[in-house]
Parts: sequence; structure tokens; C-alpha cells
Amino acid sequence: MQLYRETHAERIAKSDQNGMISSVLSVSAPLDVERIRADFPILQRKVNGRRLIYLDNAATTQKPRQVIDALVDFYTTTNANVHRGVHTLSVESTDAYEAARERIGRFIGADRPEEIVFVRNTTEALNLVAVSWGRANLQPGDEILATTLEHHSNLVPWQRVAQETGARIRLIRLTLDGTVDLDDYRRLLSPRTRVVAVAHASNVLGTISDLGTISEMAHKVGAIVVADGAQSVPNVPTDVRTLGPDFLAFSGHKMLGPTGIGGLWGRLELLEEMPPFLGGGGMIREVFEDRATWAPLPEKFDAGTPNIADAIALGVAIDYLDDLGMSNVRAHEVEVAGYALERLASIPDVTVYGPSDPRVRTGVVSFNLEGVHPHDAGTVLDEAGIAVRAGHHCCQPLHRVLDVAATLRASFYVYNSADEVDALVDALATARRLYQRKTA
Ligand code: C6P
Repeated sequence: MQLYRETHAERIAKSDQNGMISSVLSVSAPLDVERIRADFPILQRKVNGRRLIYLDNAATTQKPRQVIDALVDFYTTTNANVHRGVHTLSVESTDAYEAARERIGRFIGADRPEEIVFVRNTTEALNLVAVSWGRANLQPGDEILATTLEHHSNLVPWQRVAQETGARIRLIRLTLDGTVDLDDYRRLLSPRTRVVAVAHASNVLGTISDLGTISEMAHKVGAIVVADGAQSVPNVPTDVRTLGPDFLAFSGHKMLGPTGIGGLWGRLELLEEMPPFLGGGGMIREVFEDRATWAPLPEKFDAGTPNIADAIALGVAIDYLDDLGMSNVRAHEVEVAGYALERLASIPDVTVYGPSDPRVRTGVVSFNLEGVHPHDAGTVLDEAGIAVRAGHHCCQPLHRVLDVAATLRASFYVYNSADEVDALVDALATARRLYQRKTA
């Protein structure tokens, strides 16, 4: 049996045995998709003469009118720098920016707004921790454990800091269904372990890591847990206090917000003892000729003029998600991804990666169509107006274990529907016919 794969026959046998897939389909619709779609202007456009079917949400989501309006409104009525002026616009801008920080903190269960650092994206958040915490705390002989499914963003920064400090990286294996192998993790954990880098949800397999157990085990040996929430915060109700990591990184653009804004949540005591990531205006208390002291949190990590408008618009995106209800967002994703898993299983030459139970994964479904390169299949889908991603999805170590150079990935969000899954399956059938005829 090959790792993390299920063939058509295995999948059918499994669904016959436990009826799981059909029970997923009987879940009543948790979201009013038609009403939601009306909020997203881009979903009205055509691509290659066909209605756009946007299934690349793990790369970035589309933006509702409310978020677009918030950006226009900020620049039309309020625009000014924050924390620097006494004039009315600056005060209003500062208030809106800090309200967004508070809003984002509440969304993920932070105790205090100072625990939220604004960054550009998940990548910057993870680099901040690796550079700022890593350089100050790692030394030769220390070990950094990362899982085999990590996105390069939670691996490469650690490789760089390991090279600088003499620490060593070790990869935790995955189980056959593509989750973090807790036995292998237990075997690797030791008093030498200082950092555990783990994606809360995989952007390829969709699997959700048991962050609570992983954090508890790490803390027993005195290690910190750096969780990558890029694919979980947008989809799964998140409470950092119950999940227990020490840091959680996420990107606004994957949760209906603008590009260029994201968040790092960190435990207050860790953020307080860490040196700043960047130096410059806004992050200092006092500056002398040869040295400086730092402003308190959160300003210590807010060097330079921040991305004010996008932070405020991210707060609006979070209001939108909260209005939908994160448990409804999650239920919708289980329903649509469950239907996609079932429909893909009906195509004989499709191999789907990751578990077949949609309840243990997010709305990310990666697969391959035998004899058709993912980029070719992606092009045929594009001709039908369907946007998916093809490639290694910035997870080369995982693709090496899957033993494929690339996969096709459909990823679903709040505005996707079952008929879009049907259109995907029809277009894949076209790709299969076209390319199998070519190779015959
Ligand atoms: N994954 C995808 O198509 P940024 O680019 O910094 O906003 O997010 C990085 C990142 C980190 N971790 C995970 C699990 C991710 O999925 C991503 C972004 C996109 O899968 C772009 S490569």
C-alpha cells in the first residue's frame, strides 16, 4: 500500500463499509451560498467565456464587498499614520487599527490584544519567530522538530536559523493517512528539543494536526510549539488557549481579508523577552548614539509605518466570518469537500491524497489524474473557467514522500457549492479523454 493514497477501488470499498461518505452528504446546508456569493463581485466575472469557478482558496480567497468597501472607506475618509499624530485623522486611524488588533485577537482566543503582532503574512510571522526567538535561544546540540507536511514557510526559516546557531532539524514522520505520527514524535522528543514546528492543517493533504497533544508533549520537555495556522484559522474555530501552542501564524488573505496583512499570536511572556525583529521608527522607547531601548508590546514589533488599511479591512473580514459563524464555515467545508471526495472517487484514474473522511480534514483536496500532468489538467480546467492549483504547493519534502513531483489541488470555501464540484469532475473527465487519446 502506498502512503496517503487511496485508489478508486479502496475508496469505494471503504464508503460501502461504513456509509460515512453518504452520511456526510445528508448534512443540512449550513450556509446560504447564494446569498454569500452575491457579496463577492469577482464571482460574477467570466474566465475563458465561462462562469468563474474559483477552487483555489488555499492559495488565497476572494474578498467580499464589505472588505473592499472598508479599504475604499479608509482611504476616502480616514487615511493618516498611526501612533504618530495628535490630529483627528491620526487619532481615528490609530483607534481603527488598534480595534482591528483587538478584533483579530478575540477571533483566535487571545487574552490580550498585545499578543497579536501585525505582519505581512504567515511567512513573515514564522520568520519573525525563527529569527527573533531562535537566534536568542538556540545553540549547538539543540534540536528543532518539524513535521514532514510542513509548508516551506515553517521549515526554511528554521533551517536558516539552525545553520546560524548550530542547532539541528529533524523531521517527524506522518501516519498512513497523512497526520503527524505521534509515536515517531514521541521517539524524537528529548530534552534537546527546543522547538516543534507544526502546521495545524496541511495545505496539501488537508489533515488537521492534534495541536493540543503535540503542545502538551512539547511542553513536558521544555520545548516551544510554533504552529502554522495558515490553513486552519480561516476554516476551523480556533482558540489558542485550548490548543496550547506558544505561537500561531496566519494570513489575512486566506480568510477573506486583503493581501499584505497577517498575524502572529504569541504568549505574552515570550513576546516580551524576545528581541525585536526589525529596528526603526515606532518600535523604540529611547534612542542614543550607539544603542536603543524598546517600546512595550505591541509596538516593539511594529517597526515603520504599518499596513494600516489592510489591518482594518482584515478586522472587517473577521466580522464577516463571525457573522457566518465559524462552526457553519467548518460544516460547509466538510460538506463540500466530502462531496468532492465522493465525486472524485467516481473517476477511475484519480488518486486522492490524504484521508477519505472529510471530518478529519479541511476543504483542501489534492489528487492526480493518471497519465495527465497536473499542469496540463490545470490548463484544461482553466479553459472551463475553473481555477485550481497545480504544483508542489511549497511542500517539496511531502511531495517526495508522496513520490510525485506535483499534484492538482481543489480547495473550497464559503462560496463554493456542490454544482461547482460537478463542473470540476466533468472538466476532469474532458482532460482524461483528451490526454488519454493523445497518449494512446
Ligand atoms: N500556501 C498555497 O497555495 P503566505 O504565503 O505567507 O500567506 O502563507 C504561507 C503558507 C504557510 N503555511 C501554509 C500551510 C500555507 O498553506 C501557506 C500558503 C499557499 O498552499 C501558497 S504557497
